[in-house]
Amino acid sequence: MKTRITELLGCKYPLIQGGMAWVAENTLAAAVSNAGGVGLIAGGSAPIDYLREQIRLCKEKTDKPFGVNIMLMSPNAEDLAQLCIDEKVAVVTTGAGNPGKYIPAWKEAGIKVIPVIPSVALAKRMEKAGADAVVAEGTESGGHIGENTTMCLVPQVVDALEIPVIAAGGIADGRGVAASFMLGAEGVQIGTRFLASEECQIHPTFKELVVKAKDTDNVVTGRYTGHPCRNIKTKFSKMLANGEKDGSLTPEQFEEVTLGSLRKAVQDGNVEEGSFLCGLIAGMVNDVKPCKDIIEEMMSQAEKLLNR
Ligand code: TUI
Repeated sequence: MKTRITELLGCKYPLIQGGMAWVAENTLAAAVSNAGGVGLIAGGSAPIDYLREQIRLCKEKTDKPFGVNIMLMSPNAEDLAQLCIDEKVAVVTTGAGNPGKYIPAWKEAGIKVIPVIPSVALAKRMEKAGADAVVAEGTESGGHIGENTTMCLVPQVVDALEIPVIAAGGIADGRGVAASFMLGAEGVQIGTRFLASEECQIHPTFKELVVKAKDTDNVVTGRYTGHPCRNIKTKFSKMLANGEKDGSLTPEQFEEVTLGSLRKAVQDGNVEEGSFLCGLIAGMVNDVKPCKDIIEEMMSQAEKLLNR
């Protein structure tokens, strides 16, 4: 499974972990990197000291390359972007915005830059701005999403760019990896599958919701706020979706009740007030395993399928 992505990132497998806000911390990132992928720590809207500590802890747990995801809507994105330079992080991915203004300084520092993009237009802009690769993320992904699907978006981004493309959204086993390669991707980004990994530090209730989820246990909330988010179906996410549909919840009220809801899900397993961000593929995730097993099974299945 050697591609331009394994070459670029110096990893065994062309696989990066999703930079899931509040979820992706040093233990998970180090486990993925030690298993031959590239683990990511999510900057989210964390304080700079928290992210610095996470990076240092990860360095203690792995000598393999790992990265940081910068969520560009974070009020302190600029400080976190600089921290990646100061801490000599190997790889930066970005989400929820255009990272153009940070790219020159990251490149200057020797950081591999991989923006996550939901459209061909943004992908082209990122290539022009000097990105090393892009993650083309379909609407099947968990969390903040665009409208295009992985199946439609990935080949169009591949056709439009020279730099390598990583597919994301709806990939949780070797069939998804092989399909991504057939679409022209040279790597995959995996999020939801790692929620149900042993090393993932989320509340046990969150893991149980992922493992028990069926294909239809998923809902997108917040389209009317301009920040659509994909969640596991719970009483809370259904209330949000209904409130949005029937007008009983204004966008302002929506923002108010969802403030801090991601933390409540990840740390407290609070099903009454928590937002359990999760991809559509959770219906296919039925067990909790070590990251190493997840990655090795996924990659060997993909290799067999591609060699057929
Ligand atoms: O960023 C993600 N997924 C996320 S971020 C997140 S935290 C959050 N919570 C509530 C609201 C917003 C964020 C949870 N999940 N995925 C990558 C992604 N990036 N999806 C969509 C985009 C994106 C959207 C617009 C990237 C660029 C973009 O550019 C707009 C522009 O400025 O041109």
